Amino acid sequence: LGSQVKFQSISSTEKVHVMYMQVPQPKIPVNPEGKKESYSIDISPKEIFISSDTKQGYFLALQTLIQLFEEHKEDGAIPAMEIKDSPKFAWRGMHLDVCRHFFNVDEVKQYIDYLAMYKLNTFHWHLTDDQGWRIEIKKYPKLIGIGSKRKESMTGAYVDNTFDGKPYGPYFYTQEQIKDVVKYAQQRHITVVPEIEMPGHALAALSAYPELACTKGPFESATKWGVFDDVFCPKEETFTFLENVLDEVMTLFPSQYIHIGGDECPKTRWKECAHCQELIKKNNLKDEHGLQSYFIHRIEKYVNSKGRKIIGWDEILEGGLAPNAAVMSWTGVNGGIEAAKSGHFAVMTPGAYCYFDHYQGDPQSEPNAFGGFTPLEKVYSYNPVPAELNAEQAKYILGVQANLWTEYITDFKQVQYMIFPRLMALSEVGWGTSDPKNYKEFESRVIGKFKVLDKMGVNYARSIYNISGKVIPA
Ligand code: NAG
Repeated sequence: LGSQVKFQSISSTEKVHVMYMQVPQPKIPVNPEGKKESYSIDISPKEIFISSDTKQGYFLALQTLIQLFEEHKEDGAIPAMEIKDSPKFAWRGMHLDVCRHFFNVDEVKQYIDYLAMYKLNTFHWHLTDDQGWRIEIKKYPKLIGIGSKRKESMTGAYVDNTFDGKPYGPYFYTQEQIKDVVKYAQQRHITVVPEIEMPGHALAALSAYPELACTKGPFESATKWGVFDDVFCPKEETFTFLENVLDEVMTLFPSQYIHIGGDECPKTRWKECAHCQELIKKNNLKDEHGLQSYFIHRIEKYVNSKGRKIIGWDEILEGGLAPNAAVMSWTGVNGGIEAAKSGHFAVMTPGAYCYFDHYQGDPQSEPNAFGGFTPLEKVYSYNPVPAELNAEQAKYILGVQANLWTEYITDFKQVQYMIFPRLMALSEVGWGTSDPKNYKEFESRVIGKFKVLDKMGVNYARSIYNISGKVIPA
């Protein structure tokens, strides 16, 4: 999976014989990174020959070989074949929200292992949100001292307002732990992109440093899920704080992109805040959306001055995109289209195809999921290059990512359930493996992988096969 591997049969007498495989070449977009990740494997009765120009290519080749060995364990031999592999997209990512529910270092490492297995190359670590701040920042100790806890958690749906009454946290990663995870990922050729949310989704930070809000506070880390009116106020003090935070973040994470959030920032407080209104006037901004753009531009300028780039959710388009910013298109595909048309890179992660917090099977029998129905077939069917783009614009589609928001995901077993087997479909989309697509063929390969997941002790969604009336292999 995630590789352009095809073969016909294993000769019964000889066990192995050579076959040639025709690799469909991706047409658009041209992925300049693709070459870096290309590899070939030549399996003949005599030897297995791997070649690549890069260490990363060798690593990817090994992942493919491991899959082949696993798959043919019982056969005692793997079929001869020739593989030439090269990814269609440079960014093949998975996100994990560790704020709504926390996952420890060992679990995060396991998550990274899954990405490596299926040849994804980017781990988007959602480290701050209203319900918890999870990264140690030495200059601001209250972020983890206060911001990494909440009084209780919401248990029911948004509407029924039920809470568990149990304090949650302190849960956070020390800088040493972060370095350890980044190194672990590097060894697996995975880039970790940290996300520090601003200007919205900031309640946990404000609970620790209320002076960064428009009003006095006090504030508390959110116990509910959702969107909250208290956000960072665009005052100098806030920019100093965020720049200092980003300094430590950039020291810990060598990634080219730093994710600065940007989504769902209500403008309620900014509308009533004298300083915000003055700033709008002084800078000739149209309105509060212009102020959001001003906020992101300033942060982008700072991040750029350190030789890095920002990426943010769709809403960073509000009031005009910062000059070098990349967009993570989540509300649909329009953000990605707008970005690409104006010469900005975009990572496609539309909810309808890429939100793994959605249901993937029968809601009656599935554990907690919410927000929509995104079964394996839907993920598999996704084409990250919107039809509205011409070949030139399509080059700005950097890649594809799936997001795992964890409001209703309380333990790692459920994390596994939500990502498997959908992660496999994402991998195929990212590698452009099955263009043209053939879902039935893909599905049978997925079922073939279940025995590997079983052996690894991974919890995965069999229910999707139940509802389509399929027999689940033992
Ligand atoms: C969105 C929020 C996110 C939330 C998720 C649930 C984004 C960029 N923002 O409303 O905080 O957890 O949906 O599906 O997705």
